[in-house]
Amino acid sequence: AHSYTKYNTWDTVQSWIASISSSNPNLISKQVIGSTYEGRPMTVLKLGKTSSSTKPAIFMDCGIHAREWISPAFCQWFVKEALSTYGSDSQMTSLLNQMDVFVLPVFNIDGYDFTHKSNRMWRKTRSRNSGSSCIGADPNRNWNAGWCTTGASSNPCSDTFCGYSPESEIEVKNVADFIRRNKSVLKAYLTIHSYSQLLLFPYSYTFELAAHHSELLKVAKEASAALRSLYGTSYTSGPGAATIYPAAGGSDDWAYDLGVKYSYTFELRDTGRYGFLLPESQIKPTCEETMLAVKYIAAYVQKNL
Ligand code: 0X9
Ligand code: ZN
Ligand code: ZN
Repeated sequence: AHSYTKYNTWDTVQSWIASISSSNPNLISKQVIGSTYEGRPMTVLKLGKTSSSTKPAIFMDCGIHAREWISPAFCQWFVKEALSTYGSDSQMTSLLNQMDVFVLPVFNIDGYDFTHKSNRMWRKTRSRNSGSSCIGADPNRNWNAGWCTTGASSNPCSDTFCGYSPESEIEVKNVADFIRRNKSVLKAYLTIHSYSQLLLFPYSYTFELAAHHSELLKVAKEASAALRSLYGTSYTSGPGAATIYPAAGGSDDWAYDLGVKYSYTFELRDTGRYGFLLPESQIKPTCEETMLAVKYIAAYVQKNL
């Protein structure tokens, strides 16, 4: 059965997507944006008060990397909190009245399913590579942003294999197409990973600073302060290349260069004690503190529309 404080399997997340969207038709709708390599439907949830006019929006994805289980847990938590606090929390109410939030609960579904059934530490997609018996590409090295120039591998057996071309991974293509289609309304792109407790922004494919570097840094620091205020969890903020490592082909850099200014990568708990194997007892505190940072960024974006 589904639980917000457990790591749900894909089958459980899939039934949760169906039931949560049908039980709250005024605030949530769903749309399939394509299928994964193995044929699973990729469903984006749209949260927001129905409106006759087009609303500005935020896009958030979870689970680009299969083994980072806290990430899909956060997207599920976010949807629950949005629905349950709309009408009582003034910020959430105002946000969903004025904007839509698109949530992709699990990006790399095939990989996520594989981590539950076969290999807990799997990272990549599950696509077959021609001429190699190694499987999958890194869906955060496969975007058309300095593609495969640094911090990525052209070896299909590597965990950071960039793929044979940008958007060769169908999951990346589906999401990139969705973002391109909705480009005019998208004001922020948030992508949730683990672990290291970082709030990163462009660039990672170069050490050059983004045109909006100071504003992106200021917002990241304030969002991290909001996060820390709950349990004292400390986050480091900065551009990806200098803060974690140079790595090209990431979704954050791609969205930013497309014109989505507020583009952030979260690296959730912890700093390595448990790493990807973060205990289920930490799902609730991790999600509650992360909500504060995401809501801070959303409020900032909303205020600066
Ligand atoms: O390497 C990554 O893709 C991310 N770290 S993780 O441990 N979750 O794999 C960091 C992504 C930072 N952004 C870019 N490299 N574009
Ligand atoms: Zn990751
Ligand atoms: Zn809560």
